[in-house]
Amino acid sequence: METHITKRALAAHLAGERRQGRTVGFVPTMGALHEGHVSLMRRARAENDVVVASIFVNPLQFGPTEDFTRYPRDLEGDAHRAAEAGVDLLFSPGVEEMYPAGTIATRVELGPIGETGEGRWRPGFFSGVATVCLKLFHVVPADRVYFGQKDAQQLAVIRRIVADLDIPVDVVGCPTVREPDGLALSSRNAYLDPQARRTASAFPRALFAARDAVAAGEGSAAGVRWVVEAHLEREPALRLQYVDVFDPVSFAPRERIEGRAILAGAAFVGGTRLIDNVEVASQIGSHVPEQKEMAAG
Ligand code: PAJ
Repeated sequence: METHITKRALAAHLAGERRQGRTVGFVPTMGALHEGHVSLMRRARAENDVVVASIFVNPLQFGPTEDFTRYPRDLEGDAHRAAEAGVDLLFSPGVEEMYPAGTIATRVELGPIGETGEGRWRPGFFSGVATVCLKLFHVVPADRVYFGQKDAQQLAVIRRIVADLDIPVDVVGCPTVREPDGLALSSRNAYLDPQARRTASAFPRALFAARDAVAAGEGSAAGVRWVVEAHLEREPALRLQYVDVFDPVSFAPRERIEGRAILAGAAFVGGTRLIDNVEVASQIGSHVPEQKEMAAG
């Protein structure tokens, strides 16, 4: 595996690969790599000649009171993990390399897709994500880019900017990798002490209970929210911030569940914010297969 820290060196290397007609798969990350990231890299490895991963903690997507400075960073461990997962080229630029002027005057502006769900609680977050991803897609011209369903709204936003801005890349959505007790793997899980870690698993359990309720006939978002809240009453150490039902493509909130929808939310355990989602499917509406889940291995 080769590591590049400049856009120019990476672009030069990739241009050579593409001249030889080799296909490129790209996995953007913020590092502190875990099995969720690794599953994306393995998938990219299986489907492309060349695999590129990036590690960049993007200041543009953090709010002023969020954890940009303390976000876990472990470049050495990450390089090891990425190489093992079959990554050929690792791009780990510094902030000055990605934002040489210190600030940025051009940003991707999103419509409602960036303002519902997570966007309501983290203003500017999806614009920051979309802007850095657009930059990265230019630096790494790829045939396929890989994103996790763990961040279902982010995946929907990426699909939308690729369609709206004619970015010539296929977006591949990959299943959420979970711990055996259901907790979705996340770099931020490193913030949880052992007791908080145990509490955290109540969140996915509540989402799974709601998913079961939908399969059993619950058809309203209010009913689903009630199931989640009732489940979490037993866990006073976990504070639910929101949970809602969303259209899987537009991420518009839905009051009725017909066919496929995403049940997504956020919860705090102490100061740590967890986000998670599951696909729910009612018998009413289309027969699209359920979103698959994967166990960490
Ligand atoms: P990060 O949180 O590092 O996640 C990088 C990719 O890994 C995302 O596509 C995310 O959905 C996926 N991922 C994270 N946890 C996962 C899990 N448990 N199972 C499957 N996939 C998982 O998402 C970002 O970084 C940033 O916003 C980024 C897109 C890199 C832009 O800065």
